[in-house]
Amino acid sequence: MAYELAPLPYDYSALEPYIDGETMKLHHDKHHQAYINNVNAALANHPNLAALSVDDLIRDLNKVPEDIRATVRNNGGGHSNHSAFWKLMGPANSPGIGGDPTGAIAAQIKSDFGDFEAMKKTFNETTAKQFGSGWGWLVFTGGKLKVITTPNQDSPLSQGLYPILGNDVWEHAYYLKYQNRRPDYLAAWWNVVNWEEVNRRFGLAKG
Ligand code: MN3
Repeated sequence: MAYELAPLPYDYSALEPYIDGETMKLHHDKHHQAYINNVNAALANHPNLAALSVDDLIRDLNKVPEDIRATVRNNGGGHSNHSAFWKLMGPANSPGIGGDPTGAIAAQIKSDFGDFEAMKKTFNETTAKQFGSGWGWLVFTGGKLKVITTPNQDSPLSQGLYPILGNDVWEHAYYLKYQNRRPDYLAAWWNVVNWEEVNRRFGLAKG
């Protein structure tokens, strides 16, 4: 069964002024769709792999035949990462969006980083330094939250890590509005983080 692009869970312009509508439309309709088209094409003759959820597909890339492994890693990763990313955001100033973390993740952040400001600083500084295209992530491993980055569309899932929160720092995610100012995009992005979804994912990561 081929993967399909789910509609955004809000309007293209819903994340303004932090992320502009034109960027969201291109990012979702063109970039995310292209990852889906490419992974579907690669799996056309592999119905056993195509039957997996995209997260399960990329959890163990060794089970993917070598001739399509790089395509699946890049485009299956792109589909998984963006599917999570859209849900991890929402319109600023709505309940549970932006502002301080809520629920279980708030306590875990306090425990592992001291406070939310310290976690944001670590996340933003680490992710700003990711060379070229990639992602910044918050993962839960060994009983603690940790900030990591991955290059390209590599998913933490392929390293046995479950991403709780992630931000896309490919230029396509921010260039129209922020140009070369990745740190400004990173700083603004916290206004649209969906803490309910972060908490949901944190619950899954804790298992
Ligand atoms: Mn992207």
